[in-house]
Amino acid sequence: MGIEIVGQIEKVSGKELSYSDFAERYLAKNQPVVISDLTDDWRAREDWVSGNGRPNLQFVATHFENSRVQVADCDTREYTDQKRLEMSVMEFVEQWTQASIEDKGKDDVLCDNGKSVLYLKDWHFVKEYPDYTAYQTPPLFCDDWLNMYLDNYQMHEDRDHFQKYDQISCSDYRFVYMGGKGSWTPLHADVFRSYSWSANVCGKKRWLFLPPPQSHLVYDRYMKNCVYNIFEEVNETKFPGFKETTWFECIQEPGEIIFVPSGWHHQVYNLEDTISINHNWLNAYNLSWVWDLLWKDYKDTEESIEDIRDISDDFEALCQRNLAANTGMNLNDFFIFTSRFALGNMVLLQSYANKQETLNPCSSAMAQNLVLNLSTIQKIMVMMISAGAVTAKDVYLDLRETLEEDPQFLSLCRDIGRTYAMIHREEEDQILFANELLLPKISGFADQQMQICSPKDLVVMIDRCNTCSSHLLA
Ligand SMILES: O=C(O)CCC(=O)C(=O)O
Ligand SMILES: [Fe+2]
Repeated sequence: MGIEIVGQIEKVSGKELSYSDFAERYLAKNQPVVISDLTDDWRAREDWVSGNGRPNLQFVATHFENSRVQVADCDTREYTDQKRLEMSVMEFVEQWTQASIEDKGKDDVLCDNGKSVLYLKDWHFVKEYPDYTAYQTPPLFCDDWLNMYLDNYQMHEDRDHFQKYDQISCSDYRFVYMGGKGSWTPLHADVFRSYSWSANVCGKKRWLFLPPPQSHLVYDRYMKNCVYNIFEEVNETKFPGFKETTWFECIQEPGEIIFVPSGWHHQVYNLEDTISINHNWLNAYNLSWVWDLLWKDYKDTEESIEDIRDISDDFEALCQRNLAANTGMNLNDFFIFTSRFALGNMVLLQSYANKQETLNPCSSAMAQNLVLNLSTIQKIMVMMISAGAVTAKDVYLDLRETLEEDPQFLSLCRDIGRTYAMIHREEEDQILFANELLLPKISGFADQQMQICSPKDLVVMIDRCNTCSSHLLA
């Protein structure tokens, strides 16, 4: 018996969708949507696509031949994912071209010679070719705390332990995917329960979506193992809930972008030879999803090594290390990330408020966005406090050092300011500072101690910042 499909994903034109509509209808409601008309002017759609609409493999091979990439063997499962191989782009293109020749006219997934279907995944293309502008991220997807942060900082402070992990997968969350007809991605929900958007440069994809209230139905009774392929015979004893699941479907055409909300499990097929670009991102609308996942994974990690608690020198540190290795960040990483991001928002808000004082003191869309960010972070900090996560023991953020001596922080502030000015179409010079000093901007509300040592410190600081700027944001 096959799966039950109960609906199709809505499609809208990007020309008729304002940022506030998108935020209200899809980000805030966590609903998927397919958006057309946003990729027409992308260089990738010109350079990477032949006249007949198929991938221009010649171009890809000649321009990016030596890049080392991760390639999934779609026919071989390894643990919870497909087996990965590493090769150069040139090798990948050669194998793909060869498979297409041998496969001509056939419909099945395996080629004549029994070779597997290969799928190039998670290529950090933007990081590798920063000067080749393959595309512009549409403003709808630019409120992206994750990539803004990773453009300036590493996720893990503890570089020694995570160096290998960082290099492979943590540099950013902007990817290129390329695969022949029949290549596919097994059922999963995205990293950190972030949002993703995925644009077809060429080719077509079929997406199957499961709404989050049904997520538990694709896990075993221990909530550990997830169904791998929804079109294979699923073991009813192991996954008794699976037969209750109901799915949404979508055929994504060339040039269209799909928005994948937080926590929606999905399985994806390339119906033709396809190149796609996708980003994972998070912001005020889905930060609580990230926190919920991190906390759940932390508790699971703790439980899984409970038996060595008594013989371990620093059990807490071990939990955090395992959490970072398995989930991609740990509680400390998350706290430092949200603290720096909040501090950046406070600096910008004050800077903006000062400049607006003589002009129009009423709130703008950009100022409202900064305020929303801060109140969301504050709520998450309150949850961290009640969970007892990240206890006060070290200095997590020294404000003087960050504001006066950290060029990365200044750069993060600029990126945040530039991004919101662009999304809300406001003047950049209202918020950007050429040589302005950052420290005086927080003097009205920073604690004397000038340090953030716990989530509570951040809650208090955001409160004071709100008081300082409330008269300007009435
Ligand atoms: O295109 C694919 O094969 C998978 C993409 C995906 O899972 C995503 O964008 O979240
Ligand atoms: Fe995904």
